[in-house]
Amino acid sequence: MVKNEFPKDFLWGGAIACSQADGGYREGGKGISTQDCRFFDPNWDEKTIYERAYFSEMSTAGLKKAIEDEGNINYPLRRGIDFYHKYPQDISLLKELGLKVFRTSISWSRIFPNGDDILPNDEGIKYYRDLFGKLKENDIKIFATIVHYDIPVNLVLKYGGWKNRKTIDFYLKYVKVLFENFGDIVDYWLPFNEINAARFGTWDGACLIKGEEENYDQSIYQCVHHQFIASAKVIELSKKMLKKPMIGAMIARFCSYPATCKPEDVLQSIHDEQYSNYFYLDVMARGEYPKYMDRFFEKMGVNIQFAEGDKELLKNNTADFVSFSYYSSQVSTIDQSWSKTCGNLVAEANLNPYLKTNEIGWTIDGIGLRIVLNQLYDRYQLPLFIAENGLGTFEKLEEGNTIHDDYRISYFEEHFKAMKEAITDGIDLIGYTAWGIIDIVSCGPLTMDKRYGVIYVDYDNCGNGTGNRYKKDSFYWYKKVIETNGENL
Ligand code: BGP
Repeated sequence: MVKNEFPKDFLWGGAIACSQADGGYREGGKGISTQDCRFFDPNWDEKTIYERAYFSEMSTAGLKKAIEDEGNINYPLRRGIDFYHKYPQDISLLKELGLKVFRTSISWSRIFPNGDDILPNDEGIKYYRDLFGKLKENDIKIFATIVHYDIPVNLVLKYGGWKNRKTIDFYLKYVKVLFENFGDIVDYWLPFNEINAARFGTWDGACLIKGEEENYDQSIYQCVHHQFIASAKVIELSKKMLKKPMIGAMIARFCSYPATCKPEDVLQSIHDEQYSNYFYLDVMARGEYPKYMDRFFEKMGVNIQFAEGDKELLKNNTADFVSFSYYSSQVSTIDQSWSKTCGNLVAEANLNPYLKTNEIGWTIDGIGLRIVLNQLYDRYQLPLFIAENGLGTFEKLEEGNTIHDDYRISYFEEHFKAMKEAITDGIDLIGYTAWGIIDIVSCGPLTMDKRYGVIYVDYDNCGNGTGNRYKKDSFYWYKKVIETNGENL
């Protein structure tokens, strides 16, 4: 009989990224990262904040100013939630929650402050040894992202960042240090967060300044190609250096249903899926550039430069598991007048009239998660890991120092039920890390007041506040789910 339950060893977890959580800017020998350079003006109104979240890219002047602005506090990703100092108490809370796995990223600029340094920074290595040691002491597995958008800014200034193949060598040198020091303690590795992000947020994904690019599309895809090569080289290295390598490929999953059964809409949906999602996973999980991309590249005037051996490298070093972020879904149509909303990384997404949206406008679609799990497993037949999912919304600390977040509980419940159903569909889903398990600075708007956590952090958009942590109602609810391994869902 088919069992409707989570596997015994299912990895219930939570996720953060170093640039959004750590703070500790320039402490312990850390260099400046590309994410440290993103400016936020506390006087911006909400409309400006959210417009910038989707459309603002780094400018040459903005970057120059950021580097000179050492002491300026209006760079929220320099302060995060002070996880750098507070991680012991945060891990105690995660232990109390019962987490089985914790996803965070490693800050490249903490290990190699300038990216091209000859020797790594010992203090940076020690920080991660302590942090990872603490997690292991508490029986929490580690899911480490090697680059979650932030790279040492020096690599951009001096070499052009991912546009330059040299960056792959610097990256490999960094990864070698990580494998040497943490190869036996980290359980799952992700070479890159959301490798398809470059197409949507160019500074985050590719560290490119739009205004400086002669052929913008060409530069984006050349950067992505270098990231593919870097990922394959990580896999190649892992086979030599790690006892049990588990290296994943990750995308931001943009699920897009045909808006109608009109053949044109169905075809549009196929094209949207290929262009935004499958291209990236096809390269990393199947090991080659899919033929369908030739038409997209031709239309954009893109001609990717392959070096000798690139094709073989990709073919021989495919991912051990497939991972993705999933927040909402959208629809595909050729109807230009279709109603719009927004979503993760996209300012304009075609709205699905059958779904509700959250306060920010992102649709809420639990069944979409089951659909995505089925699609990805059908296509790749590899274990799946949901690396990000959750509800970001505005919250104010309530009486009794808590948040009654029944909306988050119902979002989780809908998505967890969908996961359970997908497992019953036969999908090999190994883990789930709820995004921003503890409130962190949001990546798009750069604010604190868009919160995802089951733990509230008392900082406002300007970094004012006690920094105290408080458990929300969803903390107790999620704890119960983990304790019972989702039995009552
Ligand atoms: C993903 C990023 C995360 C995260 C999340 C939510 O694309 O990997 O870093 O922040 O989106 O986005 P936001 O923080 O803008 O709400």
